[in-house]
Amino acid sequence: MTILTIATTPFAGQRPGTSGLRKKVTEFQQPGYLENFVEAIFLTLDALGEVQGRTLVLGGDGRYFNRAAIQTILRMAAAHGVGRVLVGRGGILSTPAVSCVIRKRAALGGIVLSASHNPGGPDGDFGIKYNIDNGGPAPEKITEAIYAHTQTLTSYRISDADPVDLDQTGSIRLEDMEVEVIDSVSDYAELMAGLFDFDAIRALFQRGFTMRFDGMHAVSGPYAKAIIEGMLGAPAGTVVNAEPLEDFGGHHPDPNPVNAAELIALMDGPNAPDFGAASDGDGDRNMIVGRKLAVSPSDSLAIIAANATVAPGYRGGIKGIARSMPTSQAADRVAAALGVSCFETPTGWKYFGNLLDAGLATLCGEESYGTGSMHIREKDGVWAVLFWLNLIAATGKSVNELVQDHWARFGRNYYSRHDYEAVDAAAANAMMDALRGKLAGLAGQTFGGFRVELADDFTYTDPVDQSVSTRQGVRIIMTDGSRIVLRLSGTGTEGATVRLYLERYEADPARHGLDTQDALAPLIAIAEQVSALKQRAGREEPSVVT
Ligand code: G16
Repeated sequence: MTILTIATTPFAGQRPGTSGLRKKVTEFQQPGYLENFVEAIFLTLDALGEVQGRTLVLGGDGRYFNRAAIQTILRMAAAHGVGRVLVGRGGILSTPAVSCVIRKRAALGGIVLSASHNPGGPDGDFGIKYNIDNGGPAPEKITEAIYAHTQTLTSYRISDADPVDLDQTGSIRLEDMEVEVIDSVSDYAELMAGLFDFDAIRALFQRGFTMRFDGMHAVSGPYAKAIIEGMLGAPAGTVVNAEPLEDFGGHHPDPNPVNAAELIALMDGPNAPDFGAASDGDGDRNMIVGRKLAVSPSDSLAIIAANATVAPGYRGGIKGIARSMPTSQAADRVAAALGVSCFETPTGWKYFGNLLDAGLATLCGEESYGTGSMHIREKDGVWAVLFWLNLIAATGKSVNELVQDHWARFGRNYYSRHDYEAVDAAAANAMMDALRGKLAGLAGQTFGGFRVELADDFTYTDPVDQSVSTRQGVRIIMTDGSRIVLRLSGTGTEGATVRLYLERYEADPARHGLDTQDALAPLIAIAEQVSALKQRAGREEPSVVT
């Protein structure tokens, strides 16, 4: 076996986005493309003096190119003096499982291969990101250092060793490095068993409680099967589409009412089980569904926070809640009632890391179907589903009852996100620039029944390290707390995706049964009036409404 130094030249556009580098598979398949990015990760870690002899975790969501990428990364890790790599069997590790294993095994960090909810297959997307020793996504200073290296490197180092057998657990040597193929599920399942009341959930299933978990042919399937069917005794067949496929069965593994239409149809129909749930490509997102009711992710965070103490892992109460700026303010009301802090961060789970590490927040959530807690440093789809099962088991209430009760107590934050996907990037940027130009004049203006209290481009100052992140989304906040937020997605791979977020608070229980889009119609009209989004994007309607 020989360590080779291969000459290379930089590729443009290797700056990590909201969650790592996400590109078309075909872009990753260019000779040297993946290798350059991985070399940049190792150069960044080398500069911190961190790599030699240390342990890394490696795994992905099983999408097309996962296995090939793992073999390349292993050979590069060996060439850079890594001591040991823990890799999930078959190359499979969900994003939350990577975070769990990094923390449990005190690893230096981990490399996650996933483009999350983006479609897979030879014509789909692929992605790679680096997580640090707390188990969470690398903060901006590290992702920017990685990017800087991608723009200057001239060679990469790689071993010419044969591919490693990823399908058997156990240890293998690759050059001087140990490759330990680990069971993909067991560390994670053990963590879950310590957080939730598995006995109560088991008893719930024994009483005939019915559920469907849709794995969307993505990475959560094996975790949900092992835990929900295996450990909690739900009947076989509760978890469907459980086998991870390289192309997710041709579907878009994004657990929202549009992409999980089959689950929604079941939950709306006469044969609906008591509880429905789905998770995404890499297992960090979740959708919670009751009969004829898809729970909004913002409400799910608020409900989990309001009821946190039902779960053994949170018996002592929560220290704080953190939500991304576009996420609804439902959680803020719970935080106020509990007398704990509520933090508002930019979009991107990485922004929660410091708050969790400092013990300032216990629960975190985002409108993009992400919920999680201090147990790891990623959002966690199966965790959220287990929390809801624990809540249902502890209260004996249905999903619908729990949601209605919550609105009755705290009021309802009507909430929706309109996505305009694959918009011409120049047109999208021009729209945002024009909007920013108008912000100063908006405060004090009245639109129908709404008066603008504040209009700005969100800036976040991290309360722990004082780092500042600017231009994190335009927000137009009304005097009654209603909000319009516009930003460009940092995870798309085609043109630009414009996201329009809408929120309106309703205290009166008699008005909690409105159709969400109807309730938000006045704000949708104001958003168009102010941004001319449809006209600038050249679209009649959003591509996706959730
Ligand atoms: C990623 C990030 C999330 C973010 C989401 C959407 O999720 O981890 O923090 O909310 O993207 O980001 P954007 O609005 O920029 O597209 P995932 O599940 O794709 O890793």
